[in-house]
Amino acid sequence: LSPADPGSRRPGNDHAHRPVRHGRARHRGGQLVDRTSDQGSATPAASEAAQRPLGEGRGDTDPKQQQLDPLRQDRESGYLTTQQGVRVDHTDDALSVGARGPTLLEDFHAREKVTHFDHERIPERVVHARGAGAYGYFRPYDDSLAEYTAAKFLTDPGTRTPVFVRFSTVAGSRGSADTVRDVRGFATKFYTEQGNYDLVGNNFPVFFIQDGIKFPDFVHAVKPEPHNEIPQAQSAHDTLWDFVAEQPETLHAIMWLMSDRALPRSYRMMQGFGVHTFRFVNAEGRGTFVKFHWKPALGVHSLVWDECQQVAGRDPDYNRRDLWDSIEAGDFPRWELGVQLVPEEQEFDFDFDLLDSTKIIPEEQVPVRPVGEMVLDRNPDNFFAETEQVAFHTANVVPGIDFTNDPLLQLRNFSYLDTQLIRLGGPNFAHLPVNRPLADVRTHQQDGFGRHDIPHGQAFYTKNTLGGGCPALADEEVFRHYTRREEGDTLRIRSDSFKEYYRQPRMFWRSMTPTEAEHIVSAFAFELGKCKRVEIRSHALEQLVRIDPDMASRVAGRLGLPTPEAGPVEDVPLSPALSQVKDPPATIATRKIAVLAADGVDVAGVERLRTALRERGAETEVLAEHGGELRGATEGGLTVDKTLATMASVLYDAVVVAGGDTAARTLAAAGPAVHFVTEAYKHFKPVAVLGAGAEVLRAGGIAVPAEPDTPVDGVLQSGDAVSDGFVESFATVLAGHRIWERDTTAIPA
Ligand code: HDE
Repeated sequence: LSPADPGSRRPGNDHAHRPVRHGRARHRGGQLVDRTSDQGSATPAASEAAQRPLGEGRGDTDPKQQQLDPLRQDRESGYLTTQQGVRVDHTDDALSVGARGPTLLEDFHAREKVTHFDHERIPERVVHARGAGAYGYFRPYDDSLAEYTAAKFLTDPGTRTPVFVRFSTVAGSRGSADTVRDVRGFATKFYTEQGNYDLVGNNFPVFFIQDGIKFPDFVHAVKPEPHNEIPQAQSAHDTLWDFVAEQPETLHAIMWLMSDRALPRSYRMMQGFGVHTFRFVNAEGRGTFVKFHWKPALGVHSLVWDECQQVAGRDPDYNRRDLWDSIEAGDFPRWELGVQLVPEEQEFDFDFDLLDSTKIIPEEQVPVRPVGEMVLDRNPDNFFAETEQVAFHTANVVPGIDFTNDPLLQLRNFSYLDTQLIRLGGPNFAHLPVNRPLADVRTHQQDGFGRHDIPHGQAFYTKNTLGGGCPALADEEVFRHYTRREEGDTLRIRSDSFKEYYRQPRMFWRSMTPTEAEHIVSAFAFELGKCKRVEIRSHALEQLVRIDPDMASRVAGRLGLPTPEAGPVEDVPLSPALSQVKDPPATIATRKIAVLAADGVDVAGVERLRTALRERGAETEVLAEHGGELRGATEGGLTVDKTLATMASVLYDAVVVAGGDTAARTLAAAGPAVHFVTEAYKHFKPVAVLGAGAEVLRAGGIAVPAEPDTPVDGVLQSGDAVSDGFVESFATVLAGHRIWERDTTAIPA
């Protein structure tokens, strides 16, 4: 690669060259410099990820990536030019009359540069403004769904369909923090051979309202209040709870919002749901109701609320960074797609309406049938071009998938197209690279801002003879709207079948483990406690008591308010599948463990533990008060990954204190290290100490377990050496994510 010959970097070559950022020569101060010695280059992890063999995450063999490759442009080579390709030799001073004179309009480079800058911003999404995206693929396990749907991408195990997924928070603006209490968007664009299919879902299976006409009301209530634009990305304020208290259809989704589901540890560790009841249509035109589920391979895990609030300051990009880093490291996130199928004849067999998006079909009633797997294996090259410009639309369906009369879905089918027109500036957003289908596109649409293709031909209408009647109307593999019979009066009313609001929230509450239930009570107490008007708290309690009097009285107790009178409360069946902690998978893959160390550290112990954890897929980072190298207790040294000042326990899943007498003494005497450990303890995280490291536990007032290698309340001490038994016990505790039964009240942190 010679920068003297930038033309050699043809578009399309760039992808192949991405890995070698380190060795790439580039200009600096008019001279060529070799980037091998340039500290500012890509991380080694990025390069490793980039050098993975084809087909294993590089995406080069993926048809969507092949479509994008020629459009990718390298900005880290070649010469600076104007938009017209004219080379520029000076971009630091505008053209002026004399050295101190006025700037000249004649300086087209300066004007172009500033004008383009002035127009960099586009409207952020009105909801789901903050997000993170990635590419990957989906593959069905077998053809067993062919009985229900004609959608090839769901039924042909030989077809690997490229996808782009965007995760998001809902209420906050683009620059808000990731770890707020909120629903997460989980939107998937499948670039199928039969056209793009978008499954625009959330990480909750229910929504806050039943009819799309209420969406502006709901969003206005939860967004920052209009008079002062406060608070940002928070639901804990008067307008939301005023709305909730008046609109009981919100309550089921509110229960999810108050639960740990609203605080995901990672986008990779949350479920996704299509929410609505959709319709599969098979080759014979027969319909079946379907609900979609995404289940993460790593299990469903959450943060605790106190942690979330701290992470929002320590690392506002926490969830974004986690997704990006794991993909760069080759730890590709995976989800299993599942479906709940309901034959049309059974539409009225439920005690709720299938068209009501505030209800779930309990998994105990209709099991989730596994269908296929999605893997995300490639980060975007450019956030704006891909993650920001991706345009999802619930009406982007392919043959085999159709809608139902869910009144929420019906208005979504209007809204998503409409919103892109303002957000992406006109009707040609489907030409943007990330939005382009892989399927052949031929329409008679013409003109509009920002057309990217060059339609060729004379006859842009149907029917024509001039164009030979083309594009022709197909009669195979076409989308035909499902034929159904509809009749009735025009009415502006809510169906009576939608009007029961409390049974499913009660089922949710009663299906929680005691810890999950306690978190819900605390969340209500926090949110309502933040409301300024006491009457709003009382109104909300009047709704909570109808869900469950015990829950309401616990919340009321925290608020110091009387529990409202409870009417009769009907019993409901439980749904154990709703608890997220009951069956965590036994993996510790990609969990992050902080190892606190200091000079005089027992290097061998740390190395042994790190190797054992790495073999199980977990990551460790050595933290110390100072950067650089730590002196070993006897010999050797240990490289510090991060300093304590730049990190915090809330950014890790567990903490280990290294052994070595001197190191342990230093750490035990240091406020930040003791705080780090007690804080992790307070957040119910696994804490392990190697040998003398137990000193730090004592300094923090945490009981040291009597027996080595035997965890007590998720605290574990090694013997003189790090044994297999120790590693095994630590991994088991870590797989459980948090130790909820731990009593943390006595520990200050
Ligand atoms: Fe959305 N929603 N929504 N929504 N939604 C948008 O579309 C809307 C709803 C969801 O990563 C907007 O392109 C209405 C339910 C996700 O780009 C907008 C109604 C569910 C995303 C819009 C709903 C969702 C959006 C804003 C009620 C879960 C982010 C920007 C009728 C199943 C997609 C945009 C992305 C985005 C409207 C209800 C999920 C304004 C009118 C229910 C994941 O069109």
